[in-house]
Amino acid sequence: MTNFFQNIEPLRFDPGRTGTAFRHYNPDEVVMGKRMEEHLRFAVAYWHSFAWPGGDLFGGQTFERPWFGDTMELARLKADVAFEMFDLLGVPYFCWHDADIRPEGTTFAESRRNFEEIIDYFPAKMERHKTKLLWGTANLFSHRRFMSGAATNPDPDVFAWSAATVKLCMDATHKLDGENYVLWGGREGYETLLNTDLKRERQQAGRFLQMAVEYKYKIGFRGAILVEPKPQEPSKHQYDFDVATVYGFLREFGLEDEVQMNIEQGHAILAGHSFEHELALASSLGLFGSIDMNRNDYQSGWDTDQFPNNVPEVALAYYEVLKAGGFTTGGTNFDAKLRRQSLDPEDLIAAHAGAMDVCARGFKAAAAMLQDGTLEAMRDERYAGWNAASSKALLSSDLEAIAALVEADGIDPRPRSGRQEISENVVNRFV
Ligand code: XUL
Ligand code: CO
Repeated sequence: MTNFFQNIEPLRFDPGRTGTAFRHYNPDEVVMGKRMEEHLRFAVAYWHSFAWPGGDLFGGQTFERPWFGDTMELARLKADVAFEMFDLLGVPYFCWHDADIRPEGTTFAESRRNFEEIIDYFPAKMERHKTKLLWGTANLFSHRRFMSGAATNPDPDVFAWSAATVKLCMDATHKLDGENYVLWGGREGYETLLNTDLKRERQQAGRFLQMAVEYKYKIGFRGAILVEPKPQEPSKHQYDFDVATVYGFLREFGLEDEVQMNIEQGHAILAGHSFEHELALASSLGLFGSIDMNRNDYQSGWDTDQFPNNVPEVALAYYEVLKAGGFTTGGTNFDAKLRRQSLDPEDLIAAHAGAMDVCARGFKAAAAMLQDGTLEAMRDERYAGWNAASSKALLSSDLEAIAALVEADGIDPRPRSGRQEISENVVNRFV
């Protein structure tokens, strides 16, 4: 045991308690035939909780953590503390980037050895703390070598370095029985077209993703490969802008049946969408995989990665998740960081506990809304005209025949209310 979380007790479901406890998240509560823990599949993000120093654009480190530093001994201490937190919270999953868990070496080989040593340190801990890997991923954006992109870099050496890194991270994810492998291309984009060959860069990115899929089959990794869309930040223009853009990209490279999506609330907002729009679209395209459940600040306009705290928004998101059939390999990852003034170990626990409670509340509201059925019935009723055989026939007809039909049948559309406010009032009964 480390003494980082001293005096903090494991969290329990105890709505009557005044201190830190779950008031809404009861892992064993059965909702729609399944335990909440199995529905929500919570995961802690190693990077924000254990590797991020608390800096912002105008100031550096605010957190003082006993494991900050570049040695393997400190990397092991970081892992010890991380698994203690997974235990205190009772979260079933965690996620990492290679760079979160190991010190950077002076060569690729040294970084690889550091990484593999920590990967070998994990299984006993995962077993003892009953924690599984939701996904692994490669950090292809922090180090200066990636400043002009990873797969899309003008320098083939960076492409090669990135491919080697993804191979390593896929091997490790496979070894730890990870349920997904994620690719997020923060530097796969550009700052100015004046120095950028956009066509070439997209080709490089497409081939890179094909290689990841080929390697998945080669090693027999049974998890899902997920791309995480984001419109900008750190790049000014990112190639994986949003779900619709990524879908087009996957089609172009023949990958639409091989790759699904990890959809993040804050990224949806940056792209000018709602989270539920992105989820509904991915689901309708058969590409829904997993979620990063962290919100952005609506005023500041950048990716603030805050823990979720808006129950009505979360409810609408889980409503789409449930309509998509729920998670299979995916889960609810908190790609969220503390505010930089939240210095204490207790803040780290409270942030996750609160987020899990907000999600549980929103999830239960979503389930109740779906079981109630009013919204779905209203939607079905809105499209009921399409149930008639004569309506369906329109879709296999042609403009000329339809034009003749409109006059022959005296077709005369009667506008009907979209009943938006009534739908919103239905939602308000549950949230
Ligand atoms: C960045 C982001 C990443 C990915 C994994 O905005 O969301 O943390 O989730 O690389
Ligand atoms: Co994310």
